[in-house]
Amino acid sequence: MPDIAAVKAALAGQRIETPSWGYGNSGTRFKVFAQAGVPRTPFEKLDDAAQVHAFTGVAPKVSLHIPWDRVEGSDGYAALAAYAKERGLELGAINSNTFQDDDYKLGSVCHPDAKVRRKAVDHLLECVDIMDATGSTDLKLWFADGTNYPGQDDVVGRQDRLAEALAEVYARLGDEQRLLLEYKFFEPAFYTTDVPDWGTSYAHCLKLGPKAQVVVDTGHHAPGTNIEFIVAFLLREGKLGGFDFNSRFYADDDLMVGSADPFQLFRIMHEVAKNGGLDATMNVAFMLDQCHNIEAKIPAVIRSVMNVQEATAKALLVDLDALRDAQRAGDVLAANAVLMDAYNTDVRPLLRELRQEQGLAPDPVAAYRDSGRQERIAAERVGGEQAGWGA
Ligand code: PSV
Ligand code: MN
Ligand code: MN
Repeated sequence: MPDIAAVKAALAGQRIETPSWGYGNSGTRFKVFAQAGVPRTPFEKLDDAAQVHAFTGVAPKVSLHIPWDRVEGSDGYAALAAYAKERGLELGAINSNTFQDDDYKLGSVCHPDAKVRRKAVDHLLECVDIMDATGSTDLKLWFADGTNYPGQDDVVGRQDRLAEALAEVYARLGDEQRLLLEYKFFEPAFYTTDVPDWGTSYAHCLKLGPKAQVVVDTGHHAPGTNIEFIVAFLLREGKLGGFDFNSRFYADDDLMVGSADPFQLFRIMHEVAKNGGLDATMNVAFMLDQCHNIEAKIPAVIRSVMNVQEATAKALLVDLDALRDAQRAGDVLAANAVLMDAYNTDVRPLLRELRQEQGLAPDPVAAYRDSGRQERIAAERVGGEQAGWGA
């Protein structure tokens, strides 16, 4: 049986990165429901992220999105990093944005026009400059590139352009920096997508070299896809750079992770835990990529962090010795039962106990609610405009 002290130590050491855009307004294609008290600046987003970390103890990193988190001045990003540090935070992945500009109607790095490609690559290079200033080590790339109609553009030509752009960005990375390439099976393009699946991302990353790895956004697969297989495969190859955690029912729903299918999240975390993905040396980034549009932002991020913790705790409780014995013996039912026993364990008491040992409140959502902060920011943060999905 797993040693509970070791399980607790692994949980205490887990780091979950929260997205700056998860704190701002967002909506659907139909409507953005603005909320009172959402941050007006990147600095205020960090204030909110600091709350999530204060109540959970495991969320010290924050992903930024450029240009949504653009700050002015030559030392603006260094100042943002310093602001984060003062609040016990660190700046995490820098997410590029080559999808919210008229020039990108037919794509960005895969666009048929070299001038548009140049603009897109320059933006990616600017993101690396920002990483230099913030100390971030991860450049996270998601491309909205693709086509809507058969014949619209040359599929192979677009792959060549993608490879060329990635190679230029890769060459610009510092020794401690890496490039994380996200895939997504469709949307906004509907006929072809230039990085539609893990295989395409993996193939590009393999060619680029060791500083290029794949990001698995849990919302970016066709229904029924076995995501934990992808995770296990990439870990085995040393190519799993990280996760964008969220939940989906139908498309790229960006809901709180673990809400639609907690069993899937457990299966993913089982592969992660079993294959060394929780070891710091593997450098797997556990990021959230969520947009909360009908629920309050900060408690929703806290809930997601807790959901990842619960899935991780269950994964750590899998009796690997018993599992291997059953697998070796070809005992299908016993092997499955080992996993189900872990999944069906209520790990909430364990996590509550761990938080109390760390001087935290046992229920972070309730503690945040009782802090009265939500009412305070709703009263204080008036005016201003925020950039992002909700802009
Ligand atoms: C769009 O699908 C998306 O959700 C991608 O997953 C990115 O990671 C995120 O937006 C931010 O650009
Ligand atoms: Mn994502
Ligand atoms: Mn997405």
